[in-house]
Order: sequence, then C-alpha cells, then structure tokens
Amino acid sequence: MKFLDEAKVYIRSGDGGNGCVSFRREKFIEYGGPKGGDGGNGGVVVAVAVNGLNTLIDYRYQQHFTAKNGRGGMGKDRHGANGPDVVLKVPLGTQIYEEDGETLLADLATAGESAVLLRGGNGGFGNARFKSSTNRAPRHANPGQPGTELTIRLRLKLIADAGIVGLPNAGKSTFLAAVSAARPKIAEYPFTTLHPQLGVVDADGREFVLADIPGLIEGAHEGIGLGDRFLGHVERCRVLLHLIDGTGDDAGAAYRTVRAELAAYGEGLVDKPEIVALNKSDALGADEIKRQMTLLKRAAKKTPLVISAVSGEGVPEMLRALRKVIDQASRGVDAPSAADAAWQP
Ligand SMILES: Nc1nc2c(ncn2[C@@H]2O[C@H](COP(=O)(O)OP(=O)(O)OP(=O)(O)O)[C@@H](O)[C@H]2O)c(=O)[nH]1
Ligand SMILES: [Mg+2]
Repeated sequence: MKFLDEAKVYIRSGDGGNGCVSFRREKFIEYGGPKGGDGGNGGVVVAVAVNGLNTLIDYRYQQHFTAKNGRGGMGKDRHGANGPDVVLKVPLGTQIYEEDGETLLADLATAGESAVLLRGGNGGFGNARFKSSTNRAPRHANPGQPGTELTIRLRLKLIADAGIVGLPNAGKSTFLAAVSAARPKIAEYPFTTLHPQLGVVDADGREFVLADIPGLIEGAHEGIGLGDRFLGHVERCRVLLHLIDGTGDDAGAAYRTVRAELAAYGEGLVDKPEIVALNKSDALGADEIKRQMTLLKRAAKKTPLVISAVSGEGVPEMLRALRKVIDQASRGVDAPSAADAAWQP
C-alpha cells in the first residue's frame, strides 16, 4: 500500500429540495386546502476517523466528493427525502484544514470521531406551511437552499506510542522488523525507508504502536536528504526511541546531529521523553562498545542501552524500558503536573 500524508479534496454538500405547491383534491371534500410538503435537506459531508487505515492514498484517486440533493416535497403533505450523506473515511490522526492549510477545521484522533464539514442546504417549505387565517390557499412554496462547497486539505499525522529516529542506516527498520510483524525494507544503503511505517509491538502481553521514520541527516530541516517532512509523524508519538549505529565513527556526534534536526523542527520534539540505544552491538568488540558508549553518554547526558537489532541482544530490556516510559508519559497527560499539585492558594 502506498503512503500519502497530504491530500487536497473538493467537497460539496447537497442542495435542499424545493417545497411543493399542491392542494388537497378529494371527491366530496371542497376547499381541501394546501397540502404541499417540504423539500428534503441536502446531503451532509462528514469526515470520520476509522481504524485500519494509515495512509490518505485513497484521496489521490478520488478528490471530489459531492453529496446528493434533497428531493422536492410532494402533494398530500409528503416530505421530500433528505440527500444521503457523503462520508470521508480517514485514518486516525488526520487533521482537516481549509484550503489555506492553516485554519484547522477538525482533528480526528480517535476511532469513530467525526466532524461535519458541510451542512446540506435546507429543504424549502411546501405551501402547507404558509396557510394562515388571511391566506387559506397560499400558492407559493420556498425553494430549497443551495448546498455549499469547500476545498479542504487533509494532513495525516500518524499516531504511535513511540517513534524511532536516527541517522540513515542506524537500523531503525531492522529494529521495527525484529519486534513487530511489520516488514519494512531493510538495506545497507541510506534512505532505504522512504516513508513512515507502523508496527504493533507486544511487550509482556501489552501492545504498543511503534513508528519507523525515514532517516535524518544534517540539514534535514533545510530539505537535505529526505528532509524533515516526516517529522510531523513524530509529533504525536509519546516517546522517542533514538537509535545510533555503533559501527559509525562517533556515536556522540551522530546523536547530536539528529537532536539538532529535532530542535530545528520544533513542535516540542526535543522535550519528549527519549530512550537512547547504541545499535549493532553484535558487530562491535568490547573495547569499541566502551569507546562509543563514552562518547554517546557524554552527548546524551544519560546512560544509553546497548542493543543488536539483528541478534536480539538487549532488545527485551529495551522494550521493557520503552513500555515503562510510554506508561509514564501517558499518565503524565492526565495527571496534574507536580507544579499544579504543589500550588496552594
Ligand atoms: N550487524 C548489524 N547490522 C545491523 C543491525 N541493525 C541493522 N543492521 C544493518 O544496517 C543496515 C541498515 O539497516 P536499516 O534497518 O535499513 O536502517 P534504517 O535506519 O532503517 O535506514 P534508513 O531507512 O535508510 O534510514 C542494514 O544492512 C542492516 O542489516 C544490527 O543490529 N547489527
Ligand atoms: Mg529504514
């Protein structure tokens, strides 16, 4: 399945049906009176977040969505049918903007969450509505109101518990493949991963979602390499998993390069809880691990884990640590902060 995280879509709601002018005509009943029904309402355009989608690719193939019009009212007080709604199914984490790309209309983060993007035009009143003591045979009905149209931009920011960041070739995809059923492409050249991938990890019987993000290099925020275009997908990860290739020259420098790109991107990425791990331990001697760890520790100001995505060394410990930080971070969202708790009037 192809990946697409931005789409421009034209939507239009249905026109309301016209009200009807009609009079009751029945044998033996004189002056039957006005009996024209109202028109139906035009169809509504709604967006709904659904599980099981993780791309906006469908909107590359269809970009116009028009709801049907309401039907006209009819004689004998019959109401016209409402136009059926048009439902845009989008992946969790989709934000809907106006055409300018800045005015946020809706942010659909949980399954089943929906937003009405356009209301259909109201159906017009039939002549039965206009009868009064002074006009008992009104000969007019209202037309339906027209529907409205809008060009919207959909922007997907994948929702994952943890996002894997690092330089190209750090082994991010290898790690994702080792701990989940996801099968990302893995190769010894940089920029193997061209778009984010999700995988579900089972850590001690509980699941969390891990996102593999394309590699970052120095200048990514200026568009170098694949750029920082995919960092938007990390914005909604609770925790960062920062992988560093232990076979490189200087693990500390590699760490700082990626952190600088995260900082340049902004959006609070550098403030997220982070787990740092030196990868490819299977390919390193004890002395080399020690050297790299010293460099990395100095740069990260914390003790990194040592893992091998290939041999599995250190991976269970890593998942446990990740699980713990994810739990803490998700509790942090709901629990009042220490500062709030300490505040006394
Ligand atoms: N020896 C060893 N090699 C590894 C390990 N993890 C990854 N590799 C190798 O490193 C290379 C790059 O791995 P990927 O998983 O494609 O790296 P990536 O970080 O996803 O790279 P990009 O998608 O280009 O950003 C591949 O040749 C892997 O086989 C490891 O733990 N040990
Ligand atoms: Mg990759």
